[in-house]
Amino acid sequence: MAIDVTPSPVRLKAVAAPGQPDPSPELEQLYRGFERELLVPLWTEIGDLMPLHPQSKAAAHLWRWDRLKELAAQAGRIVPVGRGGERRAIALANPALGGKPYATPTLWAAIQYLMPGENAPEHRHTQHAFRFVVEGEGVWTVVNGDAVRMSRGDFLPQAGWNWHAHHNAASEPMAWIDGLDIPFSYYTESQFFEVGRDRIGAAEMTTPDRSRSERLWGHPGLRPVSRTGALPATPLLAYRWVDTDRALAEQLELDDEGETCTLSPGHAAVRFTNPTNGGDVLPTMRTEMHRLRAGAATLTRRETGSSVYQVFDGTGVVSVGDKQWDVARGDMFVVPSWVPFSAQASPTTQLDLFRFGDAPIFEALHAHRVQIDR
Ligand code: GTQ
Ligand code: FE2
Repeated sequence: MAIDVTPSPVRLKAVAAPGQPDPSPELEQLYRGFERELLVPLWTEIGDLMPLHPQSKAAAHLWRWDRLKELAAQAGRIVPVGRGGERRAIALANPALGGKPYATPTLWAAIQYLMPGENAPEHRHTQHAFRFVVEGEGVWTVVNGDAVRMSRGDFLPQAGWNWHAHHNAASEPMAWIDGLDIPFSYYTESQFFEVGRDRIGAAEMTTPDRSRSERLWGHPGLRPVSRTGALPATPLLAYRWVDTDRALAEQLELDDEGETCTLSPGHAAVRFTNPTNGGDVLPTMRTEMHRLRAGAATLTRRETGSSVYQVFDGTGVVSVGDKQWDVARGDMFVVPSWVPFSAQASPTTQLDLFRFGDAPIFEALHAHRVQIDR
């Protein structure tokens, strides 16, 4: 008689615990039967499957910018960039997500690095993406043939399925961070990918100060009348630091003048939005810049879904759950779902924090909750 020796991936253990059936030979026999037939009862799993509130598998974790930059520079010397690998991008791997290149269960966060004169080849994918520049300049990202300058403080969203390549037109290497919804797309098995031209055309290797997208869409409160309708993602390919900085500075000035416009005293924040519908720039990612006046603190907040922060400027202390870190320019950290977050600027410098999160996914599903402790 042939014996089926394929081990069952189901493993059930009878344990004496509240809400569990008393261990007995009969129960063991039942559980072996479940295992053979690939069945799992709710009563052994309910605490993990249906917790009282989100219990993130991800850990709160911090990556130091000097370490990221040093290793990216080392990769710049050793690892070529080209077809196949596509990008010299190095992802933050959350220590509690099994070594996967996921910063959080839904978000990819990476440092990308290009040497002088280098080109990252053209491709497109359904994953939504953005770039954020914490320091440096000299790279142009070419989106559907539109060359977009990348400089310190700039936020560059790039919705899925747009062709894109990057080229470093300067004499120095440049690093920046990428945010993508790669893990979300992976779980939902909804990815498509296409390679483009190996070299973008000479006409696109230009280095204009303003991209075509900014000339068409980059005027506050104004849209071209020829472009009607709401688009699911922003057509504006660069949100410049001068504008973000002024918006935050003036929000704090108004706060000083007694207008209630900040999230808490000394905590200004702006969200990057899609000029065609006022919503988030990308269907899966929410992106914001926060500024804390010297000595000011945020309220403590928890939210369904996860976020990644990068310190843009200044110094301060951030708390994520029971973790607390002193932070400085470029440092990146993760706030898992429903874990309380707060930040405080150091007494002498203001603190600027760039934040991206997956809130639009939860909002679309009516599953978004925020709790603020006052
Ligand atoms: O720059 O096109 O970090 O496709 C990951 C995937 C960057 C990019 C990443 C990508 C890119
Ligand atoms: Fe890409």
